[in-house]
This record gives sequence, C-alpha cells and structure tokens, in this order.
Amino acid sequence: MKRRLFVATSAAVVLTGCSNFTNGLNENATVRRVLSSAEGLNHALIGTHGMAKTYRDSDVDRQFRVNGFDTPSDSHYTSLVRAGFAGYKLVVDGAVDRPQVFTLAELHALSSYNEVTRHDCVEGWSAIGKWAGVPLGKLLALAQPAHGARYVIFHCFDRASDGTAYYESLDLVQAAHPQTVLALQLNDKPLDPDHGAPVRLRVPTQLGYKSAKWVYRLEIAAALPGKGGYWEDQGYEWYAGI
Ligand SMILES: Nc1nc2c(c(=O)[nH]1)N[C@H]1C(S)=C(S)[C@@H](COP(=O)(O)O)O[C@H]1N2
Ligand SMILES: [Mo]
Repeated sequence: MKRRLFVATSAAVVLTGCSNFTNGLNENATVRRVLSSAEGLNHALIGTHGMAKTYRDSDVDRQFRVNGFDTPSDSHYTSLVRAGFAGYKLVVDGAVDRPQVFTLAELHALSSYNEVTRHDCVEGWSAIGKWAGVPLGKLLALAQPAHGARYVIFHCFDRASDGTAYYESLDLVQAAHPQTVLALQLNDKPLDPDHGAPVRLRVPTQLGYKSAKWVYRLEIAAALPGKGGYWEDQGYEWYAGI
C-alpha cells in the first residue's frame, strides 16, 4: 500500500499532460479538473496508467465460470430477457449536467472496445475472455459530470438473499481508464443472463467483484454510499487493483 501511494503521488505530476486519455473525457472541464488533481484519489492513479495485459484470441478459455449472486429471477428481469432486452434502458444520472438514457441499440452504436483480457476473482480463479462494449469514459463525456462529481456508482438488478442490492463504484479517474468498459459481448456473442446481460461493467485492472453484472443505472456522485460496493460493505477493499 505504501508503494502504491508513493507511485500515485509521482504519477500525479505526469497526469496533467497525459496523452493516453483520448476518449473524449478530457474535453469535459470537470473531469479534467479531477484528473489533474490527485487530491483524495490516492491509489486510483496507478490503475489509470497501468494497462491490463491483453491476450490472443487463441488464449480465450472455453469455459468462463459464472460466479456471485444468482441470475435475477424476478418478473422484471425475466420479462426483459424474454423480450431480448428490447425494453432495457441504461440511466446515467445524479451529479451530471446532461442526464442520459440509453437503449441497448444506442449502446451497441457506441461500442468500440474489443479486447482479450483476464478476469481475476478474489476467490482464486481466473478466466480469459474476449470482451466488447462501450468505453465508460464515452458515456461520462456525454453525461458531463457536474462540478464536485467524483464517483460513478453502478446499480445492479440482483440482490443478496437478505434483499440487499448489489452495487459497485469507481472514481472518475478509474472510470476513464481506456480498458474500463460497459461490456455487451463476451467471446463475440451477446452477454448471456448468467454473465450479466444485457450490460455489465468490465474492469480488467481490478478484481472481479468490481466488474458489476446486470447494471441498469450509473449514478454520478460527489461521495460514496457506504463503503462503495456490496463486497466493500462486507470488508473487502474498495480499490482492489490487480
Ligand atoms: N451484480 C453482480 N455483479 C457481480 C457479482 C454479483 O454477485 N452480482 N459477482 C462479482 C464477482 S465476485 C465476480 S468474480 C464476477 C463474476 O463474473 P462472471 O459470473 O461473469 O464470471 O462478477 C462480479 N460481479
Ligand atoms: Mo469474484
């Protein structure tokens, strides 16, 4: 942790002139302000500059394990599945200047990411998959985070057996990482319900639980609710970098 904080501090100096951010998020004044200030972000800058290793198509694992809570079985989700997610909408709201609502077709039109990366679960298994989808930075640039915005909170359809909803969060720096995507496809096929259909977060620079499945809302906020995620609220690390 000490080493990470040290690297974070030195990375902040480089960050202002970083040319890696070509996804448009830089054009937003608020995001630029957040990106150019290490204040309060600490470790997040490491993930921003480090790229997750990419693999060849031939490295893809034929079986990609399903993990976590059960696939939602409530009538809302199952009727979305039956309709091929025609009624699905992704809401981007909260501390933004331009709240957005995207249909699945609109998200597909924005899709530009396609990479083979490894998913690492904290429980000790990994799987290599080919992920395609929308760089999260693109959506944030459209929504324009408001002054004071710091985080993206991912709200999910599924719940623990006690009724607690699964959620996750990233700060705006990690959200703008070029490998942070809202995935629509795994291994050249639309996500199946078990892997988070129709839209899931995919963050290859962080542990598996950060990659929230079944996402229906991105809430931009100045502060985190609780510790920033379902598992974080049980004591797991928030940043969880690999
Ligand atoms: N909504 C939601 N997202 C989730 C989980 C979950 O239970 N609910 N589990 C997480 C964990 S611990 C892992 S390892 C991955 C598993 O993704 P997979 O089922 O596609 O392999 O999803 C993550 N995202
Ligand atoms: Mo996991």
